[in-house]
Amino acid sequence: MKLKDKSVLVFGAGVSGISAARLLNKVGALVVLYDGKEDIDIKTLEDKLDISNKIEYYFGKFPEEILDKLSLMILSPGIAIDNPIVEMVREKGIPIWGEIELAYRYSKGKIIGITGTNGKTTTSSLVGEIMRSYFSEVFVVGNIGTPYTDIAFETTDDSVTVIELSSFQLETIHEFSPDISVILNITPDHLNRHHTMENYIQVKKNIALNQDKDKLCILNYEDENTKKIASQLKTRLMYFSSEHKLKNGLYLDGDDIIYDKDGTQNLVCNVNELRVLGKHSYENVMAGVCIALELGIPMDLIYKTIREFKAVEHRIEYVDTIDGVSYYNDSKGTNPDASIKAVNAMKNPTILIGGGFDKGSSFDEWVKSFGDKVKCLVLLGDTKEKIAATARKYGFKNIIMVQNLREAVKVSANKAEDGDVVLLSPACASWGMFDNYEQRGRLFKEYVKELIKN
Ligand code: UMA
Repeated sequence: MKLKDKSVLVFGAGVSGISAARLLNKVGALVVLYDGKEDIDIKTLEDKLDISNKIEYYFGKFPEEILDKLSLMILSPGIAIDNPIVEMVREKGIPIWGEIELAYRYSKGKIIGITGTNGKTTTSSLVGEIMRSYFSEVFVVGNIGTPYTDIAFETTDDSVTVIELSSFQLETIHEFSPDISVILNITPDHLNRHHTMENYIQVKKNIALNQDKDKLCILNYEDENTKKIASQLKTRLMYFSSEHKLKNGLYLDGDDIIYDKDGTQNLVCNVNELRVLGKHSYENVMAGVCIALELGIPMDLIYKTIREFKAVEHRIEYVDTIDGVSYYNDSKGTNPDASIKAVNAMKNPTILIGGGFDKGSSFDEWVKSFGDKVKCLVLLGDTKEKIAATARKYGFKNIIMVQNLREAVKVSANKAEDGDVVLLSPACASWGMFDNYEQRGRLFKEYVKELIKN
């Protein structure tokens, strides 16, 4: 679709919307920017947009009279596709693209798309590092923070773009087709938005749906949901496994990561050489190595990069040890499955800080994973009553309710004994109490440091 002189509605004035508006402006589209928030400061917004062409703005109530002139809508990922305004646009027959689809139409070079319920930020960062060791033009964008539209015009035939893709972003792609896609795992998350697990799986599948035989999709052999998807894809498949020896794939054999190529086993590394912890981390590494091998990156370069790679901020991140108590920040544990991984990675009695925004998750599996390790649960946010009820159902009674994160850190420090761990791994999104999980993690670290001063 040629967008020059066409009116394009950008719904959402967050980072994706602003970046999409900039790209649209460059291609000569007439941008109409709308956000449901009424109190947006135009001066700050214009500074961020940094474009000279005229843009129409609307905030608060949606101006239905603009619908007739629109040729396209670019939808921000945080806005649900069954939002009433989106429904209205759809009824008018106006195409709806996400910011990823828009960027894709203007991009060049190799594209790697990475999704999964958990591990996608870590894997995207790792893959970015491996790519940088071999290629000179590498971009790492998407859900990780920098919108894809920000760099679309900088891509060239020689560049490699690694895109972290959330289910929200995958709902609004149409032609998007990465050269290599990865689905790390699919466990319940964002069910308030996608309503059913079936819908959530379908949306994740979108990442590989447009790939044909000359492309590649990498899947987790141990994940029932990713395996289910396999039969519905046209593209070539490659698997990684933490449990089974695979032919023409990567697998964990004891502490070794092995690459099998046509029946010949090649040692990639021993997991004790890595700086990341836990089976889920080894799965991320295996997925990253699959991508690197597909692109012909020499094994010695891959080996060097995976050995040097450290955990990303907010993902089982060690903060400090104060009075014999170790503090870990896993603010990125925004769903039960991610948090289970963090709990499993702890080696000592743990005081667990959890709770936050209600995404409709069930907390049964999370509570069941506590075993004898979690000695106390400190709860905050909208979900605190729901989690407490689930915990009591399984006979877990040592629960403390708090009002905010600072209080959670103080209460945990008082409860903890020498040798214990205090783990922030909320199993819930941060929305409502914090801007995002990064802010929640940074504040946690600040409050831990305050313990030293007091
Ligand atoms: N808005 C409305 N109406 C609504 C909802 C939102 O007008 O019904 C407006 C808000 O007032 C706000 C804007 O939309 O001004 C926000 O848009 P957005 O929520 O899509 O957020 P962005 O700032 O554009 O950031 C998005 C991703 N956010 C979400 O998916 C919620 C960021 O992922 C991503 O880094 C960024 O694009 C760049 O690609 C964050 C995230 O929380 C990290 N992702 C979820 C996750 O990881 O679990 C999916």
